[in-house]
Amino acid sequence: MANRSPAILVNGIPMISVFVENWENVQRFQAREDDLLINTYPKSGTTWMSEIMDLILCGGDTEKTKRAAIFERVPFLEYAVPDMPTGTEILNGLKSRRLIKSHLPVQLLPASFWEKNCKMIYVARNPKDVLVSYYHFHQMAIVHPDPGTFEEYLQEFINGTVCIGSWSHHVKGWWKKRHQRNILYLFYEDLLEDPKREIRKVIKFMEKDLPEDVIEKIHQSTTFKAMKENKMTNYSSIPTSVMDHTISPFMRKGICGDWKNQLTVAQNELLDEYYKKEMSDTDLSFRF
Ligand code: A3P
Ligand code: EST
Repeated sequence: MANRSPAILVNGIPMISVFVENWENVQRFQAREDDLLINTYPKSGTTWMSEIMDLILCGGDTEKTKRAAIFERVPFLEYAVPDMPTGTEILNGLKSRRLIKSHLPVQLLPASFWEKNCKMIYVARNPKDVLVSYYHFHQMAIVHPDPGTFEEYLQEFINGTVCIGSWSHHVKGWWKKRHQRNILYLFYEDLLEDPKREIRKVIKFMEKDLPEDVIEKIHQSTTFKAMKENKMTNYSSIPTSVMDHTISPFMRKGICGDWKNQLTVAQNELLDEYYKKEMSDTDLSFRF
């Protein structure tokens, strides 16, 4: 597998280079009416929301959600690495109801998701914690370009040249769509603050009705600690040569404000400036 290759632009958006091979099939992908999409900018709580949604579909039955790893239960639409079935191939072979993960910015989502009016959940996270989490993820998962030093990576993040492009364009692009009935826009920080409140929102959005003890069970099974220890959610089954958890575990810290341990005063000021500039034309705001 091609490792550490620079990102390749697709319609102006930098993508993991090996993923680009399958781009035509991604664009032509046929969504189904009852598909559920989980979309995020990377490192914003994708895996967490995926596990919550699968547990909701399984009525809180953790035996059922242990049937396979999270990346098999919730296939990654744009995923494509040599000699492995692609995300679109896996999804085409899956019977309904499908849960689908994607990081695509709103303008690149395959048209069929809009045509079929699929339900979509978007999770957003503050850019400082995303940046720190994404940097560690680049170091441990060699499918990504070499991130360089943290200082270099921070510049690329601000320039919007990291994989999936600009954080602010991504969160603002999806925010503009949030009034559509089929879109639920959530925040990582809200999930941390009151997981059960947010889980209830997801249940309602999915038009399910689950008793209190099941909601409690879903909550207990999706705490950071539970998901870090769960082989089906912690990505530990991926070969070390592809994802090296000794460099940085996939389930790394799971908190809000870890950026305070990473950013220098000067770097923090750069990000404050970036945030102020990028968010001056929106009513969307984040908690840090
Ligand atoms: P950190 O690197 O800050 O710890 P994604 O799934 O979108 O790639 O996001 C990964 C981030 O979400 C990581 O952040 C990871 O630790 C965190 N995360 C995953 N599951 C979580 C959970 N149950 N509770 C809180 N954070 C979680
Ligand atoms: C890429 C980006 C992202 O935000 C999340 C993930 C999770 C699954 C990862 C994938 C990725 C990159 C490619 C892999 C994959 C698991 C195996 C595969 O090789 C590392």
